[in-house]
Amino acid sequence: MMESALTARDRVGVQDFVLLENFTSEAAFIENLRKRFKENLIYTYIGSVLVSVNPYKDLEIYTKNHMERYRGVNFYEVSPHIYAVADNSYRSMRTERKDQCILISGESGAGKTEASKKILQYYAVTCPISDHVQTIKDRLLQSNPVLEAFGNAKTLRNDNSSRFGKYMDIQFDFKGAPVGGHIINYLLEKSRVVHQNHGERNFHIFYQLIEGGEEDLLRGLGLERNPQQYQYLVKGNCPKVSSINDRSDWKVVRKALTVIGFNQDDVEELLNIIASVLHLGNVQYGSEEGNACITSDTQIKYLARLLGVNGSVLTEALTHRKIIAKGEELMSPLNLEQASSARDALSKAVYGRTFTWLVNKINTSLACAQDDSLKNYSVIGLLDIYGFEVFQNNSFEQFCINYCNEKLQQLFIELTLKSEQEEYEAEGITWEPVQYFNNKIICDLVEEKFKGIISILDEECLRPGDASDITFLEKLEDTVGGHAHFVTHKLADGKTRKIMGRDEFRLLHYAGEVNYNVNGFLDKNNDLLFRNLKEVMCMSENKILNQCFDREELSDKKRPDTAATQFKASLAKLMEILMSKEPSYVRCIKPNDAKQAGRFDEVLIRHQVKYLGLMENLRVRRAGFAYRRRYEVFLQRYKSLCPDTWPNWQGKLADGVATLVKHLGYKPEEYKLGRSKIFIRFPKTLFSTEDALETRKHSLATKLQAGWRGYS
Ligand code: AOV
Ligand code: MG
Repeated sequence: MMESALTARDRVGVQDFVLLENFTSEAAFIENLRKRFKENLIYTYIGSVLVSVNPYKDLEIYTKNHMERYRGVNFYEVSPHIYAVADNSYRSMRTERKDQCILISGESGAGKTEASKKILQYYAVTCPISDHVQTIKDRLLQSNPVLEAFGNAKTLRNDNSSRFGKYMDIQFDFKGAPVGGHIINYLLEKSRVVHQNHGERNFHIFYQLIEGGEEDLLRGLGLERNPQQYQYLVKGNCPKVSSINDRSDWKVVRKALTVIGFNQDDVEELLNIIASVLHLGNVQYGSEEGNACITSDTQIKYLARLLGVNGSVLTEALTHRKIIAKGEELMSPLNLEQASSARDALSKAVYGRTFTWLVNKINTSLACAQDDSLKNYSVIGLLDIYGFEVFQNNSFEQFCINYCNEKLQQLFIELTLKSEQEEYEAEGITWEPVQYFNNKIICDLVEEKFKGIISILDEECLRPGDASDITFLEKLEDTVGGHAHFVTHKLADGKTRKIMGRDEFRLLHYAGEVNYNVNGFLDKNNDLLFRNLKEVMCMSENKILNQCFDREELSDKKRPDTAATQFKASLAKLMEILMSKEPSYVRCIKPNDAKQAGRFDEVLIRHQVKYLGLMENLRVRRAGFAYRRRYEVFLQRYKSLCPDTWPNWQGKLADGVATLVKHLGYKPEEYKLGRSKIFIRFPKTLFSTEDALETRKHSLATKLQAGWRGYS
């Protein structure tokens, strides 16, 4: 029996890293991941943290049967799975009445979005249906294809990369039925609307509409069935992606919009906006005496019709800027460059605000019914953000995305270490601290008041006169130049680093080094839209735009917060939300950069294991005791191994466990009894108990055949 258990362990590795004999060895850790990955076992625990390696192929592990297998079953009794995490959070929410959250992290393409969808599907299938709200499960599920169509895009890292952060609350009633939901979105990468790097695409929806839209629809929108016709779609030179079927995705999205509760008018107005953005991109400028003019009115005609605005007012707004001087309004002509950037700013604003509108609309459709019995709900939050990313050229967007990942890592560090410590304290067990890299220093570098990079960026954005991306960089050098995680081409001795450009700064992130090019930082942070363009949008007859562009904004004298400052504030709020809930973690790992199945790139994986802090996580988990179980769970599982606890222990649980382990021959240094849990120091102790259980089951089966009735 021992023999066969060991052989299985040899082949598929251990399902919880805390059971690794050589737990301090990174090589052993990677080897365990590799063994399991080869066997298509993509999930492994570190205690209660789930490590997941993207298989890049469909595995038969997400069926209804699989879901049933994890339903209501204890974490350690079945093989590791995303469903176990989902189920565990659900049960904690139900039994402890505490709001939960599941935090999914990992770099771009590691499988976060897929994991979050699996969790949602698990709840949709396994949770009871509320009498009140039958449709909510469908709506929760269908919000995904819609948000992905408008907020995801193909990047070099991931064919379906989330270009916005998403936190979704699923609300459950007292019976445990999902009764509502709420989504908060974080900073959409709007710049993608007007520009894509080589090999990347714009947001999926544009291609879906062009490829999948019915003939009549396209004709009405003035669109041709060829993405290469549109300036906003040709930059990346990548209209088709082999892993994506835009035409069938279109059908899915269309249906999803209906399920969520979009009526024909809503859909029409939404698509009018999407088509308008494409037409805007094709607005061509010429130059007359240095002033921009629009050379063909084809696009303007479409825009006027689709947006319900006056064509000549729009034309003027796309070529002029309104200046108010001494109480008088003046129209000042724009030059070619200014005009095209004004046009692009309009496209970004229109798309970005429509996206926010879309999220709000979905929220309305997910809102709990007005029934009072549903108001008192519990919540499971799902966090799926954009993962850490490094490209050849990294800009303001990567800066924000990577900063967001720093914050999440910070939360992971604080909460895993803190909660571990608290558990030992609560159980009255002495704690031995473990050294780990705390990335707070990098978070501070970015977000600290007055001295952080965002503050310095804002300062330059507000400073009149000669402020530019380069003066911003210079200011950074002056202010944070000496910081251990900040590097530019300048060396302390006044010489220069050749490998870095003069318009770059490098941040040494927890997950790796990234060079950021400062070009565009000020503009993107300012995120300005000329007043007269806003005015035109406020006059739009399109109902969606009408809600997106509020007239009150025009009379608002106060300058809105910059993009980075808004993002920082929204992240701070997010951290508060997450801190108020009981967290579970899914740590996603990307096995290779080629998006290929079966390829385990050791260098890449080792790097992720390092920066995700998984070794520290494991050491912390093992520092005191490798294993812990609640008394009732431990007793339930092993009570058959001792005649005094079998078939039922009548006394106190702690006494039962004490009796049981004494009978099993545990030595005093091998375990400790806390207030509600047994802590076991070495995995081998538990192994031998598990093996004893196997042996007993085996002999019991034999004896049962012979009519045996238990111990007596
Ligand atoms: P991400 O969310 O972590 O990246 P995704 O969840 O979009 O990554 O995963 C990327 C791709 O990997 C998916 O489109 C699938 O093809 C594949 N994949 C991921 N998980 C699984 C799985 N469990 N089974 C099968 N295939 C999978 V980003 O949003 O770019 O940060 O920003
Ligand atoms: Mg994603």
